[in-house]
Amino acid sequence: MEYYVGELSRPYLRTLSLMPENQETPIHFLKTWITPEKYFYRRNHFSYPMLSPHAFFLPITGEVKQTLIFPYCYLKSLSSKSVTMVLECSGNKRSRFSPRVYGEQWEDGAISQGVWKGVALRDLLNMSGLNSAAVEVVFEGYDYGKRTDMEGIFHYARSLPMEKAMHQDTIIAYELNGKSIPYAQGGPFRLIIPQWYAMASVKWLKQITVIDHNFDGPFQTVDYIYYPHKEDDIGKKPVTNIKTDSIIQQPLSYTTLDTGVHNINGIAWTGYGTITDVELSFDEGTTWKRAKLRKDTNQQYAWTFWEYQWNVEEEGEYTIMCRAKDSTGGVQPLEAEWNRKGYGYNAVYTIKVKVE
Ligand SMILES: Nc1nc2c(c(=O)[nH]1)N[C@H]1C(S)=C(S)[C@@H](COP(=O)(O)O)O[C@H]1N2
Ligand SMILES: [Mo]
Repeated sequence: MEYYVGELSRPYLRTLSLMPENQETPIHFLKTWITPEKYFYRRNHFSYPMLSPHAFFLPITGEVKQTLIFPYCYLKSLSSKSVTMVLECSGNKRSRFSPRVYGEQWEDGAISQGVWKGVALRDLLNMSGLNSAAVEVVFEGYDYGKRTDMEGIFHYARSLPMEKAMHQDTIIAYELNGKSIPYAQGGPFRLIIPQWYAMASVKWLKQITVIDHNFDGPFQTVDYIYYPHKEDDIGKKPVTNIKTDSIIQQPLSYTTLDTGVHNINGIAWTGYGTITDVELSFDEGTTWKRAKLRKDTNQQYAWTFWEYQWNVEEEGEYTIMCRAKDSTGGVQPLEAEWNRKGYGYNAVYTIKVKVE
């Protein structure tokens, strides 16, 4: 049965498909630190799952000393933590790859920022106790369905290596922006993985299983892999950390402006350290000028707003480029690394404007 949540039209989101629901955020118009839930992008592989009261009980099983089932209220009584972070689909900006690639043709809006509150996964794993054979932790969602490329019915499921599972900021979230996680955003329980692309943040958690081998579900071994070549799988590697990236929010590309001073602004974000610089070029990348950054230094996983006052006296057509740099030495490249499934597009952001 196809199942859909709420009103059918969300005019403030850009619709890619409704069954399953894939819609993007109007990111160019969001100037708030936190994305209100109604503006959150939505990316679903299957139709929404039908949830029963079981969804309020989260089991941890497999290679553990003791299988435990965590009821919602008990989980909420444990010591909690909150992370403000960028949630970005690894397919964000896919439509910009050249040559074009198949898949949801996301523009810039498969990205949102929320405050997620929950319990550190490692606290729960420590309560269960890990067996020495433990290698990975598998997270299964309630949603399931068919794939176009193989036979069978699959749940959405992904794993984490032990090190990432035990990271202090890997959480089992039960709140988004100060309220219970809305159903559409993956409540009652959602795995939240800062710094990684959002495929890792499994919605509608059904079960957590510690295993003694590498998980080989299709959302791990077929999808969310960078395949550098069109015809073969040589050089493939898994999609993990969010690449350093930025967009110009305003002005929009192909806007006409008058002469004078214009505020050029946008956001920058990264899954590698923090954003240290955003630079703009008005001469096709020959020289770069620094933008002014505005960030919350207490929130290392959040995006950074930036702005630049552009004084333009001469009429004509202009190309404006922006690029972000991170604290690990990373910088947006002039050209994105092409890959067959179109993940991790982060080329220098380019717009054109006409001054008249
Ligand atoms: N259970 C489940 N979790 C999931 C997915 C899904 O289809 N099912 N999609 C993943 C992908 S690819 C992304 S980009 C994000 C989207 O989260 P959102 O719908 O809250 O924006 O959820 C991730 N977690
Ligand atoms: Mo995604």
